[in-house]
Amino acid sequence: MNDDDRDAASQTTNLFDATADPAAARLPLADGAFLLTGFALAREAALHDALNEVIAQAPLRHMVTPGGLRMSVAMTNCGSLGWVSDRRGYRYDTVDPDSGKPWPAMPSAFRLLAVDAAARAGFTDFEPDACLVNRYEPGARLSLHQDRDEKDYAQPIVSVSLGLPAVFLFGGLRRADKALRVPLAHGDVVVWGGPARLRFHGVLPLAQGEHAFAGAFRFNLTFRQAG
Ligand code: MD3
Ligand code: FE
Repeated sequence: MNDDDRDAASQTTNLFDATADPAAARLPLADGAFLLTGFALAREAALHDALNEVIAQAPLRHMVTPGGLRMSVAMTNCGSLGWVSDRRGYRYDTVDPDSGKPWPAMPSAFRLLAVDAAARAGFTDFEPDACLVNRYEPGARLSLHQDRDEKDYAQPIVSVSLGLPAVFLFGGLRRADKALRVPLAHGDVVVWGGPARLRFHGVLPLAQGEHAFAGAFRFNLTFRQAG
């Protein structure tokens, strides 16, 4: 990609931007969905520190579905709103139900990465108020679902993959639509917006492995403007 392409693509990325990784390509996955390969790599160390801070304040836990099943993915949140699942349903809440305290503030390294990635995909007024942290262990998966608990579907969702690789399932607007398999590696960022915002998606069971960033786990950070 040349510099003209880069400048046309974003108001915030230029030759002198010290944070965005210039090696990150922008691959259109579908109308409204862009894969930014390696976009988070240049910020690895700051993301690692921020992730550990969040987890220290709001430990990862296996939530239960409204049907009473334990989720294989362990979760926590940061930001003013956190996604919660329990017997009463799915919702965003200002407090961590395990501690009764507000979720940890969203670290600036998190927020900046999400805002920069959204801008790189053309979403220039993204103001994330929620970051869901998902931790996958080998065998953990996310079955096909839509993200429908947010207020404004015009705002995109930004997802950041860290640690072990995974295969992402990118379906259509109906559950039965055939799903595309998208391999996601450490440092990849995907922006899902526009007509892609309500497409079904999921993650195949994680394969065993070892990664310098996170040992035997995959982490996914999902940024949303929920409220
Ligand atoms: C495609 N997490 O937490 S977000 C989730 O890898 C979730 O943990 C995925 O799905 C994970 O809800 C990554 C990817 C995502 C989010 C919203 C979408 C993909 C999407 C909306 C429409 C299409
Ligand atoms: Fe989702």
